[in-house]
Amino acid sequence: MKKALITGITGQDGAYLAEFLLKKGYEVHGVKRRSSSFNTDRIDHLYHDPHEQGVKFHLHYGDLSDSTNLIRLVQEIQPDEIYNLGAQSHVKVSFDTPEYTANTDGIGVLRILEAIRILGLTNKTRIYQASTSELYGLVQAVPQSESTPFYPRSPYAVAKLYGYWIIVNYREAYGMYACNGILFNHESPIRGETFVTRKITRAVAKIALGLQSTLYLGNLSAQRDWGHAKDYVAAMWLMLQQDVAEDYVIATGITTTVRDFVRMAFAELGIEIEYSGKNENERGVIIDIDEERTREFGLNLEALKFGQTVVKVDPAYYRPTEVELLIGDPTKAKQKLNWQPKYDLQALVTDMVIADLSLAKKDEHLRKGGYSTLNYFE
Ligand code: NDP
Ligand code: GDR
Repeated sequence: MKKALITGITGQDGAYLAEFLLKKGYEVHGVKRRSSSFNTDRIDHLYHDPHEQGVKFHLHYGDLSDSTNLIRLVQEIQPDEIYNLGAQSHVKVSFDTPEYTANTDGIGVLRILEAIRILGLTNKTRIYQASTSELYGLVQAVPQSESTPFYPRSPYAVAKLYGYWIIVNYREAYGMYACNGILFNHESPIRGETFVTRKITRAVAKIALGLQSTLYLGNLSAQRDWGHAKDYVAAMWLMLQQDVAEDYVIATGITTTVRDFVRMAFAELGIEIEYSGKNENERGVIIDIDEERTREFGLNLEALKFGQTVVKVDPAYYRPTEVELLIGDPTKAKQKLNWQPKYDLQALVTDMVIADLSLAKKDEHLRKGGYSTLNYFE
């Protein structure tokens, strides 16, 4: 039975990857951070009482800023594969916490590589590094492939650039099986709530039920190549099953603006919106409501009106330096890994909106029952 160690197991990708590897028969170990409140929502369904026989899913306390902890975990577990998904992964937050982001997302990668080297596991343990399309940053060429030059545009991307090159360097210097997955944005119903797609689908569901009036966003013109996280974790595993370690771009090859993602999310519930105004004054306004569809979803028709402004721009969400356009070329992964995504953008939007509508309905019940539910507008 193969053993995998996943850092960042409590995050979106960690949760899907753990599920994926358990289905493949792996023993899965995950690193979770100590927190003053529970932070395991996404993986609670995988948890078993450790006193039971044959448990294949184990969690360990740890942190990418703590080398001794990482060395001890790698020594105890002796993993065949390490998936380094742990990171301060929010680009905008990295401008507020640049040093912490560098430590975790940059030096954290080095700590994992050194743990393997110090313990003499260079020929046993294979490493996957969660690299990112943010490395491309300021557009040099599109679509972006494995050979497109990097130009990072945030402390997050600069930290990840270090992570990328230290993986390449240890592969070349010590013959380690270490790969960079250069993954473009991937989303899902368990995407962190402050990334733009999830912020949108949560808000659309709440607006449709009359629980929220306006969705405030930053740069509506940013273009992203959005895929589904379930498809992307399969690619991570494939990268570690090859004869030779290499780096791969994982993307859909299609790019969409934030503006259009919002439009698609509302349309999913039968609400058509149109934009007017420019820059900070741009607005998204309801221009049509498909009553049959809204009834089918049990929406609050009284809360929805023609001409109602549901999207506004708040410059507080702008970034000091922005990545305007990402569009990936996944040809190498398709040819060499035989990677085939199952979801397109429409299927992704549907999956997210339906899941968030169901959560918003629970919220509605709680509010009707007199319980307050918190709304963070981040
Ligand atoms: P999430 O933000 O959902 O998850 C990040 C995980 O890292 C969480 O488990 C978090 O723990 C953990 N973590 C944060 N800081 C530390 C630390 N100091 N030590 C150990 N663990 C830590 O990210 P995703 O699942 O979306 O992304 C996974 C990885 O892939 C990240 O490295 C991200 O940068 C990268 N990536 C993501 C893409 C995407 O579109 N999703 C695209 C390309 C790359 P906690 O739950 O306690 O906060
Ligand atoms: P990104 O994802 O920065 O690409 O990083 P995010 O969803 O945060 O932003 C995408 C684009 O949307 C614009 N935007 C907003 N973003 C947020 N979060 N909130 C807003 O209100 C808003 N309005 C507009 C942003 O400016 C940006 O252009 C994600 C993370 O998962 C990284 O860890 C990963 O490496 C990259 O994807 C690939």
